[in-house]
Amino acid sequence: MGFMTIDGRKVEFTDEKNVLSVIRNAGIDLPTLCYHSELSVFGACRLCTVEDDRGRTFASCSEEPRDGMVIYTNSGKIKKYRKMIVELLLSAHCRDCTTCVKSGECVLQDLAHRMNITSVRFQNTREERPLDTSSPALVRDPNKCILCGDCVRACSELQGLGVLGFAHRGTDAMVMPAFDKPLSATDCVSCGQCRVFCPTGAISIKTHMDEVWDAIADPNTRVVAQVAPAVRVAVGDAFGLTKGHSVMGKLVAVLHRMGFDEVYDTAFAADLTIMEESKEFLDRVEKGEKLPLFTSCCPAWVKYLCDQYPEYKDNLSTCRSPQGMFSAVMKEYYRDPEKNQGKKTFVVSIMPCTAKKMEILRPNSFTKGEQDTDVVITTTELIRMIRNSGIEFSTLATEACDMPFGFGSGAGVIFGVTGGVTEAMLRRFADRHDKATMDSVAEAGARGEAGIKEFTVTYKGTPLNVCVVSGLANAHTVMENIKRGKKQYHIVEVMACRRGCIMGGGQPPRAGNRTKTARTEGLYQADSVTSIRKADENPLIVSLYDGLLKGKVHELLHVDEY
Ligand code: HC0
Ligand code: SF4
Repeated sequence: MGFMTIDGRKVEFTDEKNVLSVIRNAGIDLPTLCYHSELSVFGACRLCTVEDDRGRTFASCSEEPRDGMVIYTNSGKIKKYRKMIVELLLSAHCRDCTTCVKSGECVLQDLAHRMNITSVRFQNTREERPLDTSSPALVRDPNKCILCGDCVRACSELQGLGVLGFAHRGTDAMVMPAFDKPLSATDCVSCGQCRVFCPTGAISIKTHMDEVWDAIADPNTRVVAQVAPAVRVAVGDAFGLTKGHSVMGKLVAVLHRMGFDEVYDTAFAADLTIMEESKEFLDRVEKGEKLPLFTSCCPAWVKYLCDQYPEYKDNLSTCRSPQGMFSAVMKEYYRDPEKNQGKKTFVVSIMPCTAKKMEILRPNSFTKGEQDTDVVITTTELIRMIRNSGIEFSTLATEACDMPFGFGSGAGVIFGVTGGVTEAMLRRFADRHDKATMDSVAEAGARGEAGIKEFTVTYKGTPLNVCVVSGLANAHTVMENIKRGKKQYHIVEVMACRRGCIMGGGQPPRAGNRTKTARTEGLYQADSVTSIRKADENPLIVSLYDGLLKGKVHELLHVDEY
């Protein structure tokens, strides 16, 4: 513990890594473009520069706190300096703010506004560069890149992929994939973490909002929505509601008002996944083959494994993701002419994830030659569509999902957080459903924010080694351990994004620790208020197996190959 003086006020500090954190903890929102507590310190943007009592200026992100320091965050010199940095960045930046996809959420735009920059003195000398629209999930606009390197570090440090890097020098410096290849020709898995960290519109979500509005406007189309678990805890705060609280009931209401004919919960299909995956898992354990079983619901992870460790493809569960199962079942339901009444069915999947946009295009996401999910929109796009509709979200009365697939158990809801798939499966294996049993399953080891969690559970006398991973850099560590024989697991759950889907690449970005914790707690809370917390006790699932799924389980719920 120590003390420093910030702008004339004595401030205590404890274990903060840098002066910037002490300043922020003291209630001063010092701007940065390249500092993120989850990433390494880069010190490139210099916006966090402060002055000490001897007039020395330094970047506070890369300075350790020392007892007795005296610093100024807003001296005349610092203010001038900070404004100049933003002006220089703006001078080399495309300034089509009104039509930029990032408008309203852009950190650079916000800084220009905060610093009262109303004109830019310098000419843009950078040559205009073409956009990269090759990815199914993301758009890269080099004209909006400010070289902060956030995307470069996110891709290499969190995901261990290193798809993006710096090229050229001086005023020609650029961020791009190696040899300026299009993203689609790289190892990119469409996870969107680069977009989450990008402060400007240089990497953005490839949007599909117009396709949804067009379908809604077509009277011959039945538009059906499925809402993923993690979406419900990331929308409310955009409309002034409590951070992390589930707003599923309001989402159903707003989607109905926007013109969706039917609204469902992807948690329903997550229950189906649990039924199928647990069966597949026990079968493999019994036969002692294709172990460990790798979960297959995260498309970024599936692509990572297929690209980087193709020799382990057979270990992937053959289960489609809940998104895939839901859409296949929905389309099959409306193939019956009596039910479809001559209308086309258009399935819109609302996801926290950019990689889901890639998943729906995979050949194994088609049934009977038809694409199962027509469009994926992310949480970020959904928020824009709600704003576009003008409907006052915060005051809406809650509504329930439609039938016949309108209920997901609590087990399905917790899929959205790392460890959730595993916990849902352990609930399935439990032969009781009382609170004490559910609590003991919750304590087995699947919960918690660690990127790699390992534990052993016993099922009918057999010890099962479980590993729960989030973040592809962590997945790399686990895969290397498996490959070298250092670890033997029976099942490995992997989500490509740290902490799971709640931190997916399509969620509203700039989520600090408080938001991450609130989203996690929000999903556990939503689970704890459901009376059915085991997938196998969801009555809709039970009747589905006796009805529509008869003879079609493999065709609708599994893939033949990856
Ligand atoms: Fe997820 Fe899912 S939990 S991947 O993060 O399994 O995107 O929320 O919808 O499909 O259910 C995302 C979230 C899903 C799927 C589910 C799984
Ligand atoms: Fe890297 Fe993910 Fe961005 Fe692709 S989407 S460049 S894998 S961070």
